[in-house]
Amino acid sequence: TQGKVITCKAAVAWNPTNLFPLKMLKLRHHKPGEVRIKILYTALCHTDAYTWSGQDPEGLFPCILGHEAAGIVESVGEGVREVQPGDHVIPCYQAECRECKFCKSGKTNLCGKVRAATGVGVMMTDRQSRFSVNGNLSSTSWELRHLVNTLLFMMLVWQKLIHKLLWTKCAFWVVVYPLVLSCLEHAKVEPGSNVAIFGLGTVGLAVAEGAKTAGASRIIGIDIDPKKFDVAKNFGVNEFVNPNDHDKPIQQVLVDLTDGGVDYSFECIGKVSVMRAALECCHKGWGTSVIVGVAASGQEISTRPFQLVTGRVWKGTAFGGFKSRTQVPWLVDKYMNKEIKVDEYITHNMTLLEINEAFDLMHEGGCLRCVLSL
Ligand code: NAD
Ligand code: AHE
Repeated sequence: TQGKVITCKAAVAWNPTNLFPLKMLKLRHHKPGEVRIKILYTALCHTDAYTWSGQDPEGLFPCILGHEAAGIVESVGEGVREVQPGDHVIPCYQAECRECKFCKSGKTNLCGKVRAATGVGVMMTDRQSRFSVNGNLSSTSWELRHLVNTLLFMMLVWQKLIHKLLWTKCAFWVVVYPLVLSCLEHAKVEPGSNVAIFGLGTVGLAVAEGAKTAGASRIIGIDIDPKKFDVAKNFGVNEFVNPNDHDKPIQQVLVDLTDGGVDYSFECIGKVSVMRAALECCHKGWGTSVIVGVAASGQEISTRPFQLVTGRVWKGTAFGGFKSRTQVPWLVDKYMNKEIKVDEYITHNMTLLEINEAFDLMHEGGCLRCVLSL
């Protein structure tokens, strides 16, 4: 089928209220440097929900959501050398071209090559979509947008977004959030540190797992949902604070609990008020706070500049600070050697047909990761 338009099925978010599980689409042939993947499994993430909600300034409709998946290469465009049909791959939303200023800097995992296309939901190679919702082959009908250049509820990606797996089992370990575990590499948590984690969803739990691996002694989980505390114990959280149990601001509660503040804090929710609290619960002189949560459109963070003048550091991370092509294979090895948890984050398995129910589950809070089979 290389070079041909094919018909495929995908879940299409038509607008913030309608998501059609199995819409028939036409998929245009790939351009040079692109790869077509048959997606087998995709996990749902709050970022998908955020974009579907219409709140994401970069979310355009109609679109194909999804950005955590595993699949098999079906065909490749001209010039693709790294993968071939039949390879089992994990596409990642953070590219690594190894050619741009960002990639060469050695200072960041962000890649400058695809971001502009990512922000408007088209392919990097020609700034166009490859999907048509109505099957009309005229050029103007190729209009479905992609989320973060991956669109994993069906698939076509640029080759530098792909990681060839070193193993043959196409399991749904997906791009679940051991990635965020690497925040710890980013924040450089030292043994014996105090760490506060705001939000004990999948992302917060991955950070907890990383904090434990780094040898942190106190790992304080903060969540307004007490149901999260039991499961968090399995990921290394050893103290729990529910802000609703206190009259004082949560930052003050934590400062009091830790003799002046924590060494590291992570905001894993996406709320700007919590981001402020996460910074302000850090110890004077050295405390570092890392923003991981994605805040809603138009939101801004604030604090007294004095918080920074007196030595606290405020930073953020995308994709856990990981260089995708270089470091994801290392993560896969760690998983295969049973050194990191992945299966434990998957609480539900459903099919693409049940995608609306899966989103409901996620919003109810009883689900860490739901993996959809396609
Ligand atoms: P989640 O909704 O499963 O978890 C959030 C947790 O925060 C829940 O347990 C909830 O009860 C708790 N919470 C909500 N409000 C709170 C408050 N005021 N105080 C304390 N706890 C509160 O979400 P998730 O899947 O773990 O994702 C978390 C965030 O990380 C999302 O914003 C997501 O978009 C973002 N994210 C960022 C990256 C990145 O690379 N930066 C990657 C993946 C996800
Ligand atoms: N489009 C959003 C920003 C979304 C965002 O921050 N995304 C995270 C990944 S979340 C994955 O679940 C990210 O890594 N961003 C870095 C990047 O380059 O996009 C908005 O608010 O505009």
